[in-house]
Amino acid sequence: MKDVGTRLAAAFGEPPQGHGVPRPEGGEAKRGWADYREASDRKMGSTILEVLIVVSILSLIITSTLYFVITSQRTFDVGTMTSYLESEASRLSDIIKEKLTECKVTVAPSTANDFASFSFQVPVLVSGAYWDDDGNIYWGAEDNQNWSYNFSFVSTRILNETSDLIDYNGDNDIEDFFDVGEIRLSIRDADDNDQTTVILCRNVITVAGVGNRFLDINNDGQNDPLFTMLDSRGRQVITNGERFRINLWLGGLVTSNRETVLVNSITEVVMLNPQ
Ligand SMILES: [Ca+2]
Ligand SMILES: [Ca+2]
Repeated sequence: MKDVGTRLAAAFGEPPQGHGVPRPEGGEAKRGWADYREASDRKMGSTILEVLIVVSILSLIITSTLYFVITSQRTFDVGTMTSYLESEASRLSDIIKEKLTECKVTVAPSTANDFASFSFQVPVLVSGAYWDDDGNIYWGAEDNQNWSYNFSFVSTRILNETSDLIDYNGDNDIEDFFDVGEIRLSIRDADDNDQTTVILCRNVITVAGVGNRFLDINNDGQNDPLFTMLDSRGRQVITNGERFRINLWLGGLVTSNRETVLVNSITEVVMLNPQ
């Protein structure tokens, strides 16, 4: 009687050679394990390399992103400061233009006051009229005859490039000194005493009286006096002036990168009453 295996073989045929789990023997088994280890090591090596490449790319992306964010912030801060200073310069110029158009300069800006101060009067009403019977204008301020206005720069601190290690005026040295302060408008009575004073603008920069280059703020060889009166040929004068020039320098320090922003605004006013 045939056993069960013989009967199955007879029914379905012999199983194919090599079918099922191979059973390598002797040297063949050792070679297969070595190949496996070698392939495994190669795979691990390439995996570490891939991780390093990914980390490097991520670091590059993060660094680039941070640089972009910081640069954008600095650009924004500088732009904000510049806009602020320009609007301040524009506002002050408008105030001075309005006051000076019809005025009589009584104390002209000159070397005596470092071109940083001047006084003037405007026509005022006296008994309902701006002039007397002979056509002489009543001059004064705030409807008070013989009063006057005074614009002046008042220093509040000194900027010292050498001690601050900052090139405030961007001329590639750290050897300059500047006055930083405010422009004030005072109303003075007939005895020249201040009745009221208001601060019109801060962050004004001059080198009047200090510094290693008298009045030349940006070191371009041209002096930068704050206030000047000019004659018809554009020369600085203290009498017979026809125009008034305000050469305003405003400065601000952007704290995020210690960058200085300087804004220069020049305004000229034609005076209706030649001085
Ligand atoms: Ca400098
Ligand atoms: Ca200059």
